[in-house]
Amino acid sequence: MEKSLTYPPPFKSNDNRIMDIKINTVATTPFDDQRPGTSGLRKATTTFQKPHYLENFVQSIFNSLPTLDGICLVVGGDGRFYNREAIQTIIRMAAANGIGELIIGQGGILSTPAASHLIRKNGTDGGIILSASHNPGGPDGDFGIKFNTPNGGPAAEKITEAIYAASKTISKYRIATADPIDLDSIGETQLGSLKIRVIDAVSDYAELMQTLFDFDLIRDYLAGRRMIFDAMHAVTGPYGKRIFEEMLGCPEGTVWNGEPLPDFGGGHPDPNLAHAKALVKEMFADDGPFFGAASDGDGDRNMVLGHQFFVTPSDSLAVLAANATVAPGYRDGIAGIARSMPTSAAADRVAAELGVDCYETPTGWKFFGNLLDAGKITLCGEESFGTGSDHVREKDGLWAVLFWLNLLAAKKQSVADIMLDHWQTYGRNAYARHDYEEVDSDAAKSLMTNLTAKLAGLPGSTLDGRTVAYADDFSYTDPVDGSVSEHQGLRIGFEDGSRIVFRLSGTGTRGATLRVYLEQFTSNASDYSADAHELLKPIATIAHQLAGIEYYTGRSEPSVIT
Ligand code: G16
Repeated sequence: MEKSLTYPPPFKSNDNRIMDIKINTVATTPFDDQRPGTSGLRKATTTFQKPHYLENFVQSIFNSLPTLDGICLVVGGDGRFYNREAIQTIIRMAAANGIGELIIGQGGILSTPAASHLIRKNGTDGGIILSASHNPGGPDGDFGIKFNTPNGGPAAEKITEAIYAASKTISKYRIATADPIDLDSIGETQLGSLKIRVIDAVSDYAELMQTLFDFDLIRDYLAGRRMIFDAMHAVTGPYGKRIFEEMLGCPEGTVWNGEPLPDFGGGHPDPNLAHAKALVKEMFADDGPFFGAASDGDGDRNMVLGHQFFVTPSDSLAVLAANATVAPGYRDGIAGIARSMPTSAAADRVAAELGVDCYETPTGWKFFGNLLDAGKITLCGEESFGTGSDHVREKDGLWAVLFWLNLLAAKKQSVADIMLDHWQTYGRNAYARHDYEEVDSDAAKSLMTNLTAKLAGLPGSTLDGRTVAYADDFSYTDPVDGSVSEHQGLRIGFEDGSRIVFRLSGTGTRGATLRVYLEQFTSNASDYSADAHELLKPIATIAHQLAGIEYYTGRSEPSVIT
């Protein structure tokens, strides 16, 4: 069993420890299920614990790199069950494969955006991030692993496909026999020719945030006001405590569930209305705080709440884009915006007003990488509680929270008033996602096949009084490298600006998860105070009937609505 991590961790120097190793070559056979999904390889923890499973995938990553000789990688994870064991395995395999250096977060912990920053800051050859993000952890939960490239972002599809190809032909891996490395003590250890540098997981990231946001303004604004940051017993606990309670002067206790636990305290570390229940309850209480936020397992997602107000992730992207110049890091304006296809078009309206481009990409942060690297966009976001910018190449939960605090401090308005002002200027894209989790995989595929066959006949037809403007299977051509990604979700757009999107999740680990994304545009001021779900009811009914959701899945209601 893994032990719980403490914060701050004890400081012990292990400088200059030199450990001998013996290199072994182990014969193995391929597993047929190691194709990375939307974000790396995610499976039940028990799958990763099978003999050779993790080793095969790690060796497949190594085998797909141009060289291993002397390279430097960042390694860290969200602290979930099996994190420490996996890191020890990666260390021993790195030593046996001729890798030069590993930079590892203390305790084996690194938030995903912090890992992205370390890769970029140190100019490393990439990094390995251990996380199944918002999926529950523990022996009966999930585990995950992904490779990030030297730009700090998740590997593009051509690399994940190369890793998958390598996993299908693997016949051996290299691993050293050596004592476990002390991950809790900051310092350096030499394992054969491999240098292992254990570093403070929080400092570099906190410094980066100070370059982007006005900490003095935020600190003054927060004095005497109550906010909550719910770290959900996941990786952002130490980051939240350092930034909110130590640097921004919030009282102790501002960070809820701040101790990272291997099983996230038994919770589901997904910052949304369904899984951050206690936070939501507190925020909707009569005497609730002015601001609340939560982040997920690996710290890249965020949920933003005002007093008695929930900000949808799609709206959050639009509001931050419209007001970007309040933050010092974005004072010169933004080059462009990107959103994943299922994300609402609220950001498109802001981009049009600002006179910058807005790109529509497939689901998956990896699709923003080229646009960010080419300087075509500054901000990007997804409906799945992800927002970020060109400061790293991952979405960034705490960054979004700090951006909102900077905005609130600059505008001196409530979250609800900022949203209302925004809708009065741009109109409102009411939005919700309905998830049907753990449905039978074959049934889900049949639903999608059947719906795909209907698409060509839909444009021009009327569904429950609404005329279909377009219906297609979304395909994306990357404007930077020309690569094409097909079958990225089925879109049905109506002439009145409403839209339904159907996709199968690429991150679920049990059966299939059908996602139905609903959007309704309105510029009728009386709709601004209406409940989004009421506004969306008519198109939810159309979606149900058109796709035959109950017929195929046996479900009359979604399992989760966000
Ligand atoms: C990952 C990806 C996101 C994606 C999300 C949901 O996030 O990085 O781009 O939106 O999964 O994907 P799907 O709809 O395929 O399940 P995370 O936070 O899980 O790494």
